[in-house]
Amino acid sequence: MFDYEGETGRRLLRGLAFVQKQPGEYAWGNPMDQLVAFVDVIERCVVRIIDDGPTADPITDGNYERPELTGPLRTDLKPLQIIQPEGPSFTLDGNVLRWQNWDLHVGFDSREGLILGDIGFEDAGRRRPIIDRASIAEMVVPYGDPAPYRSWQNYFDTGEYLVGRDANSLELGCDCLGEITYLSPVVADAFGNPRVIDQAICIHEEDYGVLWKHTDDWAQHQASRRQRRLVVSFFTTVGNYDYGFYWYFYLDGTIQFEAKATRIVFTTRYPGPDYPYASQIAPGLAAPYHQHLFCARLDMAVDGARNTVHERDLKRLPRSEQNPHGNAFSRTREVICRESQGQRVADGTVGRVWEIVNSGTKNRVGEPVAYTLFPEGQPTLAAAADSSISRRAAFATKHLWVTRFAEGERYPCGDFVNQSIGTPGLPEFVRADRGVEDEDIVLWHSFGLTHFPRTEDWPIMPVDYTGFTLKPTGFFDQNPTLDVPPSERPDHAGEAGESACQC
Ligand SMILES: [Cu+2]
Repeated sequence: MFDYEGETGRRLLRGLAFVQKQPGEYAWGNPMDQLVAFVDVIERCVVRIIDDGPTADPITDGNYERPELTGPLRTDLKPLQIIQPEGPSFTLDGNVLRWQNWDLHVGFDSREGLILGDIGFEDAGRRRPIIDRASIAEMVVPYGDPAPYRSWQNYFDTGEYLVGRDANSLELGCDCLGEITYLSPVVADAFGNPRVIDQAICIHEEDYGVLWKHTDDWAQHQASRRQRRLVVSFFTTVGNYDYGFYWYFYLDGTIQFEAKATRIVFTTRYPGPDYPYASQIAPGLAAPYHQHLFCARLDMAVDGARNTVHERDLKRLPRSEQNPHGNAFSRTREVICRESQGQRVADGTVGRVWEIVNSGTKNRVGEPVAYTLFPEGQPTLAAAADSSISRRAAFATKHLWVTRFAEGERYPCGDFVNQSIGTPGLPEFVRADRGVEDEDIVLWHSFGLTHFPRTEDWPIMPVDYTGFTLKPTGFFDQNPTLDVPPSERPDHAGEAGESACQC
């Protein structure tokens, strides 16, 4: 379809072959690999077949719940229960969720899945906006194996496959533990009809360890408070992939997004030792190297619509008259004024972060209020700069794009990702090079995983994590959690009448 002779203008699907020995079995342990059928979905016929000869017998059993693979199940995992006898601390009024000074609107559509809107925080009786709209607007999985059977493999799970439409119905006790509130969104099916996905959105709160703690030797006093977070999430399945999309809101004003990636990895036959594009994950079975690259669209509103992005780096300083011992270090600030300047890559060696600043509002030390985006800084798109996938997934070539808000600019790869050759989307949005200083701005943050699969990822991969964090930075005048009360210490002695301690 892209960069392949004779495919321009056609709508082609490629069928890969696996052996399923019996109905109900997982076929991923038995890829045929050398047999690919090209189907023209307009002509409704097979237009080409790659058949490089018969492959050997099935390789390995991937049926991970079979007793032959699991062995005897563990019997020493004691029950772990999460109980909130008075219910959760949040309220849900229609789609408006309120919890511990936070309020936000929970939305959902068939393309992006969760869409959070009007995120604000009540600070000393004043509601302060932070984000107008937050979503994960794209997700792509490009594969790094140049073999003719797979060189074309790159799946836009959001723009092409619609992660929201494929959301799972969640089960209490299995997918979610504790005091759970579910929402059942309505999405459009492939024919435009409404379809309810039962229990697709999971809302709950979690203990998150220590919030702050200090033991003061001079004051002879110790104090400790516990952190909690509000969790809004859903899970989706796209082919062999399963992803959790988790948004977290913390007591101290932190917002975090975390994608949980789990699945059966895409398998091939292992071509042999020293094959540089895949790992051998079981005898004779390989999983090509690949990436999972997400793009968050964050329509920011830190204390109002007009914001500016500042890039902050650690600055190392040579020894000098002012720095005679060489211990000094400082920080740089680069103000992003135009869209052409707003395409940035992370740099862990200098702790690069991006502050979203409202220069019109000052905190009590006279600095403009801000939220800071902390990137993970994992690899950007690995494919060659002049490849088809680099054009189509241009968002993933940078960790950050900053644009002026425009109503129609919703998706980093354009509105229509299927058949796109790569011109729409972010490269087109920034062409006018609009000013982004003290404007209504949108941050497009790319992040994700680069997978070199392990034997431990077979036959089903334990969850891997990727995401980003937004932290208040001079947004509050002081630690906003001083009013969090001490927790009650449970009385393990169990003596009746003994009062609970505080810690
Ligand atoms: Cu992966």
